[in-house]
Amino acid sequence: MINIIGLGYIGLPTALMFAAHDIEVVGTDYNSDLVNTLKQGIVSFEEKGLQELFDKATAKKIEFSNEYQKTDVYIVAVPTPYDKNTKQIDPKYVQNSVKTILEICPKGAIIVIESTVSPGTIDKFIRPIISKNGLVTGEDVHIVHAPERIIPGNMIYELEYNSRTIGADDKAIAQKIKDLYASFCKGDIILTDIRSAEMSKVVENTFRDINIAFANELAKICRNDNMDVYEIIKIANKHPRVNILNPGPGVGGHCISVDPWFLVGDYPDLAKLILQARLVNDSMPEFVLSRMHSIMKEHNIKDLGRVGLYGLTYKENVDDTRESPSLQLIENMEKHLASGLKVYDPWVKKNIVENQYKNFDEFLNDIDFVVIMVGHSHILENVDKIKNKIILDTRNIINISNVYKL
Ligand code: SAJ
Repeated sequence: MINIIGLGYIGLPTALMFAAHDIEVVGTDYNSDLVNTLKQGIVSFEEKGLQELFDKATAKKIEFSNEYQKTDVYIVAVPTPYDKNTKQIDPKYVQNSVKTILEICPKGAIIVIESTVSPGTIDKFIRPIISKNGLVTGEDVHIVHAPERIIPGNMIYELEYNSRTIGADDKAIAQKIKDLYASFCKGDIILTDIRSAEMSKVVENTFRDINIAFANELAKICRNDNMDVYEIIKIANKHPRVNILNPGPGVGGHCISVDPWFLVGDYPDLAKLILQARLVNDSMPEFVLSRMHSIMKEHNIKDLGRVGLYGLTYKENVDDTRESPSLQLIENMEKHLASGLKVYDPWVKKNIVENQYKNFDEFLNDIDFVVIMVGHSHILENVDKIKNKIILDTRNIINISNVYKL
């Protein structure tokens, strides 16, 4: 039996995947409401294929609980927030999980940490907890780092087919955990040491952040001189060794917009390019505001109440709004004391901002100018309904004439 700690975006699908592949699982979370919801057979967030996987898993051997279990293998998938001021990781949830595990685990248990951590976190914050408990790492308990790599929107597929990294002190332990993940993972499973596993995960997300920042900077340069950034990227990407990502209204989510800060926070004198990329991406909501401002001027729109923001999530076809560019944009507007903007997102059912509509047609009735912040399939299916509006398409997804771009 394995005990998965943390039943969020990563822990839940991972627990279900193991169970669906005949591994006995107990999923533990300190949030009783969440545990009760799962016990009732309701999945806690929307994700393609998650409900099917849930049904498959619950037909086999999975339980949900508030309690940590006494067992040989633990997988920790709890959040690792970062301190907004120091930009350094706050490892408290991982530390608390490890402390609780140590209270009950038998000798020789393996603790696998899946949560993303900055390089050196396990040495600095986890090993000391073990030694403080009078235990010896590698004898009484083993630590493994197996960072998750799945992308929201395609999690279930990627859980099965992405390659994975397993970092451990000891080859035999690494192999044991590799065999466990191989119960469902069809990708390559690479064995390495713990620091390399920590670093490679952060490096992957930083690579993507820098590439997106390059695209965003190009968008600004092209806007300045009236060039078509999308045409230019399309041509450049025909080169066999060039692959520029898409410019957009900013970078959100809890991964790419966070992980590079770990490197900046830990290596402020060295991580110069990484910092610059973060700043470029963080400046994009403000850039969208300046585009909105000039389009409103051109069309003599004075009332912000006739302007609508489409999309509140950090990217298309997910319900996750963490660090989303739209929320950053709204926050910037509030700082400038601007209000009245209308907002709609077909994926966000809860009211999280002012003037948020639940009905798309009512939203459209009240606006003349729509700013597309997220490329949900929903908007592509409804292009007919917006074609007579003024449109600013920050995602380059609407293929009709007279659409403004970044
Ligand atoms: N974005 C752009 N332009 C692009 C691609 C993305 O502006 O060309 C924006 C998105 O709209 C979004 C943000 O970047 O706001 C990040 O989205 P994403 O889809 O690139 O990535 P995440 O944050 O959903 O997931 C990433 C993935 N990492 C990489 O692709 C290297 C995923 O594999 C990781 O598991 C996840 O971070 C994580 O948990 O670390």
